[in-house]
Amino acid sequence: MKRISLTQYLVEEQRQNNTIPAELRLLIEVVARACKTISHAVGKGALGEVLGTADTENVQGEVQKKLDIISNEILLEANEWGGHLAAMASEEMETIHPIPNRYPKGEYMLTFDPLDGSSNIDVNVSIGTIFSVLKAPEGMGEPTEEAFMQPGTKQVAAGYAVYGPQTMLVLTTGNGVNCFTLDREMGSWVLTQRDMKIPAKTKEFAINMSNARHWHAPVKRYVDELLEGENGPRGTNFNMRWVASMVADVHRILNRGGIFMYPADTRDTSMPGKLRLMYEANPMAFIVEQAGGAATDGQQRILDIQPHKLHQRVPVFLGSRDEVAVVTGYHQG
Ligand code: AHM
Ligand code: MG
Repeated sequence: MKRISLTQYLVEEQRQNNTIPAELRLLIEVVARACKTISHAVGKGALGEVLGTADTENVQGEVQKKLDIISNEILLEANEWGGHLAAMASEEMETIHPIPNRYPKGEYMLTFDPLDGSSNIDVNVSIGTIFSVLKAPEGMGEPTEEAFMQPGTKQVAAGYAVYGPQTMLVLTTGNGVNCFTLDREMGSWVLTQRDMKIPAKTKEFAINMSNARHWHAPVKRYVDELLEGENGPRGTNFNMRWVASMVADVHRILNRGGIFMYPADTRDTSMPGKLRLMYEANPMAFIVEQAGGAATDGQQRILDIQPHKLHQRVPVFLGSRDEVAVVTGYHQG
């Protein structure tokens, strides 16, 4: 098999399709390198003393794990000095992180969830990193949170790394979705899946069922119908999977279809769902749409939502097109 590295893929993509300017290529390579470092730390586990909690809370009031903080530091440090960014924002930081004045500034802005699936860290289940790239508004001086308030349609690149039995990087720059596997001996990312496509139909769903009693009527109706199987209105048996790491659930869906849901519920109306728009829902929605799937908040396309807060939460329904259409239809009807 002829091996195509991430670098070669990006260079050729730039030559053929002109979708990846040199600065963006550098940005993606730096993020990929940081993910390699995170993968290494994850892989060491207890031997690297990276497991367990850090006795701190992030801005969303969640207890931080040591690896949340380590991964955030790795991404910040890797991306500060290259000259390709104006600012960064992360799940683990209250406000934005402008590039320090001692470094040149670039025209891109990066948001990330440094370590997604935190509840799985200490039990050796797949976790990941999610990232999204925006362009700084024309003529922006000092970066502000306001500059990040762009709908997901404005993303120029998005991706995730999944740290599982294999470490993989899934990437889109708006021209399909490709997957790279980390060759641990060589330390390089190798293209292993081109142009990933999500089947439009599926018999598999992913949702945290323990929240069922809090769901709103449309979600309850949709899941009840799936559970009724071949004797119910859907006339077919559905299977369920829930890893509790969005990266792992989305990765499965990219490979064999499925629908992923993290709905809003009746518990706290000030908190519409659990997942965050800027660095979880938007990049995943971009990837899923580029793979032929769909992503909505129940009412509208996630990528069309105008953000108003950096850490804004959003209900998420994404994956196989036909199923996302059914549950979205139940909300709209
Ligand atoms: P995190 O970014 O703090 O890890 O939280 C996000 C994660 C998602 O990866 C996953 O889909 C969800 O939270 C799991 O939630 P639950 O614990 O309700 O199953
Ligand atoms: Mg997360």
